[in-house]
Amino acid sequence: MRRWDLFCRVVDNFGDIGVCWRLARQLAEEHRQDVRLWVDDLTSFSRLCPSIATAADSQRVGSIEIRHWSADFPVVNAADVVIEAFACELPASYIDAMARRELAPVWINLEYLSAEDWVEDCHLLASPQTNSRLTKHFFFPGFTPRTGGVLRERDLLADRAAFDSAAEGEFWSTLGIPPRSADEIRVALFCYENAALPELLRAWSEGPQRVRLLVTPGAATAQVERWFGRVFLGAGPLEADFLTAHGLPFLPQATFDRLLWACDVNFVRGEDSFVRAQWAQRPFVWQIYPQAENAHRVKLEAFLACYLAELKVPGAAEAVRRCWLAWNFGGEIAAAWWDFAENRQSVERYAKDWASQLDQAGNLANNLVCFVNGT
Ligand code: TRH
Repeated sequence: MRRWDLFCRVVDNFGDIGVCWRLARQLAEEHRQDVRLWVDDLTSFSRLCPSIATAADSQRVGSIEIRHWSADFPVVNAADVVIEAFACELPASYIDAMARRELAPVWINLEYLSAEDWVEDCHLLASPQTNSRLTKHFFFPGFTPRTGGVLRERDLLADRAAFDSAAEGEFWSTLGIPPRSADEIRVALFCYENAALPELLRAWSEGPQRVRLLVTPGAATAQVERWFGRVFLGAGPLEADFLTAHGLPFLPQATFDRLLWACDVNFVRGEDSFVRAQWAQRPFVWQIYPQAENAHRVKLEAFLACYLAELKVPGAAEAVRRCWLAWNFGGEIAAAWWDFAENRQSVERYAKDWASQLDQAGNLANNLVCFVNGT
């Protein structure tokens, strides 16, 4: 068993801690590693994991030690393996502690997920540090076997397969959402402020198909409430003709995963929910984290090319592409949506093949452990 220090800075939103928390759990629970997780923002963390005490400097959740990463960094021994998540910059005193170790730690910078070609070339590149005998390695998650893969819990696919209609019914009832009716399509909405959303809400309200929308807190809720001109009150939905919208509370991470399993179509964003939507094996629409000068467009196009390469049903790949582009960069979202919805069954069948392909890249936690073990 090795000791791991995992460092996470919450830049904004929940993706950084979302990924780090899943990784920490998999290393501890599935690989029996001794994990200490340093997080600078325990309040954000507590939303994903409600048992986190936000004022505690040090606490345990299961076998994982959680430390509040404050400006005043304590004197600690460096671990055998150090993960610097998303180039979060380790404290200088901790780097000194790493350099003082007899055996230099394995130092890994865990990067953001991307389907761009260059990722395969940069994955596992070594960066020797000047004035020290430490070397940092770049570890790139990705979608092909020559990358680090994506996170997947050992039992995830089995749990997903076991989530049948009875389990789904129970899930909805726990959330206080009515059971499915035959004529509706159930859609989860997790997005950033999105210029296409008002138009999409209008299209949904006009039918012809009933849409039951599950709206996550934050930007999605704010925009939906603005469109209705009313706020969500308790479990009561907002309704406009063919559209019924329910405001959800922030769900613990495992419950959020199940929301994606239970909906027919998932609107997701960022990095972690984007991956979970793929494991959910449902049609999904991704809103990529926006960057300056539309730099994110290249990243989105790279993923679309990779994801849609084997979707051969006539019209289906084009429908996905059109809907995603309209959702991210503007365009005829209403027409694009109904085209997407029409191709839903084909995309859903393909989602299963895609998940198997994704699995071939291996899972990120396994790949990290193999790298550290030199196997
Ligand atoms: O919150 P995000 O927008 O995070 C983003 C991205 O990671 C982006 O790449 C990064 O640069 C930026 O943050 C700083 O979206 P993401 O990645 O999907 O993370 C959301 C996490 O929140 C994910 O782990 C799922 C979790 N979640 C819940 O657990 N419950 C909920 O109810 C909701 C809505 C989300």
